[in-house]
Parts: sequence; C-alpha cells; structure tokens
Amino acid sequence: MSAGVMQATSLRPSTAHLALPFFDEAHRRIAAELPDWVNAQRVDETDDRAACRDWVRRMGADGWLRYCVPGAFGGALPELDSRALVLLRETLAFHSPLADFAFAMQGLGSGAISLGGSTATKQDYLPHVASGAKIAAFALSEPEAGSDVAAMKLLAGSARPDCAVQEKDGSYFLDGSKTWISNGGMADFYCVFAKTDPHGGSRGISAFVVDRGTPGLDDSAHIPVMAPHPLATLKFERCRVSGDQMLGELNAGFKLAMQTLDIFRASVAAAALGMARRALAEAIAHASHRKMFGQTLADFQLTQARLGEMAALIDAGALLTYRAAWMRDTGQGDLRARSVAAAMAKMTATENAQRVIDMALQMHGGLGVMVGSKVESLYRDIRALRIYEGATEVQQLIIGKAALQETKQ
Ligand code: COS
Repeated sequence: MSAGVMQATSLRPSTAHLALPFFDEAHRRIAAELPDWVNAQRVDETDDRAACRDWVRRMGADGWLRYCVPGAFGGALPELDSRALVLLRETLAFHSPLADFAFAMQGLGSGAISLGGSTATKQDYLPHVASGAKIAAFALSEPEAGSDVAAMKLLAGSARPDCAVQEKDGSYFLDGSKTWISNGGMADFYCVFAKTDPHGGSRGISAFVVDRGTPGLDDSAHIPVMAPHPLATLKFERCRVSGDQMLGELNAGFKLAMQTLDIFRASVAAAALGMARRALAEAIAHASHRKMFGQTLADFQLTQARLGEMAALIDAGALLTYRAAWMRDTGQGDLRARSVAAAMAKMTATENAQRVIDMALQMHGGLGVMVGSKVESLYRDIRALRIYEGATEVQQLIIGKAALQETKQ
C-alpha cells in the first residue's frame, strides 16, 4: 500500500470547463500554472505525515497556500475564494490526493479563524498558515457526535466550580475528546468546538483555537486508515484556554462550524472531481493501448459507452461544484440556497467519483487491483470523501429539509 515518490504524469485533464462563465481570469491563471508545478514535485509519499509536512512546506514556499486565507492576513485574494479553492483542489487531487489533503486542511483548519477570529487572532495564525510555517486542524467530530454535531460532549467549563459557564474574558477548561481529526498529532493548532452550555444544544457550542503542546491536550493517538491520511483522536483533560482564544461569539460555534463547512464542502466535491478526472484519463490511456480480440479496448462499443457514462458523471458533479462555489463567491441566493448548493455538489461529486473510479478500475482488469497502480490507490483514496465533512446522508438531509421548507413557503 506504500505510495513511494509521487510520479510525474503526462496525463492532463480536459480544461474545457475553464471557459464556463463561473470563472474569471484569476481562476484561469491558477488552472494554467498549477498542473506543471505539482507535476514537477518529487515528494516521497511513503509516510503520510512526513509527506504532508513536505507538501505544506512546498506549497507555502511557492505561494499556493495563500489561497487558504484572506488577503489582509497573507492571502492571495481579498477573501477566501471558493472557486480558487475548487480549482486548486481539483488539480492537486488529479496529481496527488495527499497534496490535495495537505492543502485543504490548511484552509479548513484555519477557516474558523478566518471567519470568526478577532483581528489579533487572525494576525497570530493566518500569515503562518499561508506560509506553511503552521499546520492547521479542524476539531469537530466526537465518538458519538459525527453527523449529529449538536450532541458533542467536549466541555469547555468554568475555572470556578460555583459557576457553570465561564464568561468570555476568563479561562475555560476543556474536558473530553475529539476523534477523526485530520492532521491530528501533527498540527500546530486546532480549531476546537466545545460545549459552553451543556444544555444549549446547537446554541451551546463555542469555538476555540488551541495550540499543540497546551498542557492537558494529548494528540498522540493516531488512527490508521485505508488510504494515506494523517488522523488522530484528541484527548482533553483540564486543558486550559483563555477567553481570548475563543473564535466568534460565546455559544455561536455551531453556526461558525457550519459556515466553515459550507465553504469547504464544495472543495471536497472538487477533490473528488480531480480524482475522477484522473481515473477517466487513466481509463482512456489504458483502453487506447490495450489489445484484445484483434483490436484495442477503446474500439469496443461497450468501452465507448462506459467512457461516455464516466464523462457525463464527472460533468454533472463538476457543474454542481462550480455552481456552489460561484454562488458563494458572488453572494447568489440566500444562506440556505448556498448551503444546499454546497450539499448537492458534495453529495453528487463524491458519489459519482466513486462510480467513475470503480468503472476505471474494472476497465483495467487485473491491473486495476494491483497494489501500486493508480486506479487502485484512487479506489482507496476516494472512499473517505463520501464520509468526511458531512456524509452523503447528511447532505441528503440538508437538501431534503430545504426542499420541504420551500414547499411550505
Ligand atoms: N450556516 C449558518 N447557520 C446554520 C447553517 C449554515 N450552513 N446550518 C444550520 N445553521 C443554523 C440553523 O439556522 C439553526 O439556527 P437557530 O438555532 O438560530 O435556529 C442552527 O444552526 C441549528 O440548525 P439545524 O437545526 O439544522 O441543526 P441540526 O442539529 O439539525 O444539524 C446537520 C443539521 C445534520 C446538517 C449538521 O449537524 C451537520 O452538518 N452535520 C454534519 C457535520 C459534519 O460535517 N461532520 C463532519 C466533521 S468535519 S470532518
């Protein structure tokens, strides 16, 4: 299962989608420059943690991580730009899902600071995220609160036993755990969501930025998974954070988490697109050369039909993804419409990518299941995207709830 050094590829995805009216010049520039850059990198991906550090260092040094933060704090564009994130992730994932992961986590892990942090907190963290000097992580899920975020139990309690909930300018003590935390054990800081009002449901959650090494935080429990992806469980025991480390308002953390996910869910869709485009490119290359029954695989109508289906599945996911990013960047529709668009994009692009990659693997025959072949690793890489940042079922809930509300209006 070891990945080895990332190999350059002569395969290139189609660029026809860049002419769509969703994009402007800044986006087309990224799409023109990034493929050669990523293809020229020789990162040893044998050890996922070391590889992610290496990718963060390279992407920081060459300016790509600047798209993960707003312009006033070292970013490339004035605000977090969903379309830039989408094209970056799509391109990175085409070449290296691990590079995509390392990039995405810088944005997702610092997103709550960009959206909710004070100016001082933004200054303290974001320029270092952009340069690659600090690695970021987003700590939301818990053993019994994955899809049901409001059920989280990590407590941000008061320093004083006679006071149930601490005031914003005082200290908080975090007690409990987080799990499935990407970059866990290697991040320099975590944006952690915790209950500041244990009985408040979604209105009792606040966000904090917690530095690695803070006494009472143990992030050493790594979780091995089927595709390279640094992941850990975090344990908090009387872990003291000051009120200044709170992101946004007291008890407004649920909305902050959802707003962060609204941006990054469309970018997960884009990562799935990049992987699906790579699978299609691999399938076309293979079918064009593989000889069978006196002709190439590509000469069979069965193969042509399958390639057509794959291309259409990719385009369906792509259009929803670009629409979601464009709606967010240009303020189309209301908040709910933008959330629904992001949910549709994530659900469709990740589900379709899984199908496309499976079809590509099938077309490769035995080579498809050979450890080390590109479609084999893509088959493992894609699976988690249908789960993290809101499983397909959560996206269905978001879309279905909104559809019901629409008919009531
Ligand atoms: N932006 C801003 N506010 C939002 C929002 C969004 N995208 N989505 C919901 N809210 C607000 C609602 O408006 C509501 O506000 P009020 O309390 O003022 O009424 C509040 O948040 C609660 O919303 P809702 O009742 O819809 O919350 P639920 O507990 O029913 O949760 C789901 C809804 C399931 C959609 C949510 O918990 C979710 O997205 N879960 C998946 C989480 C996830 O992605 N986990 C993976 C972690 S990262 S690997």
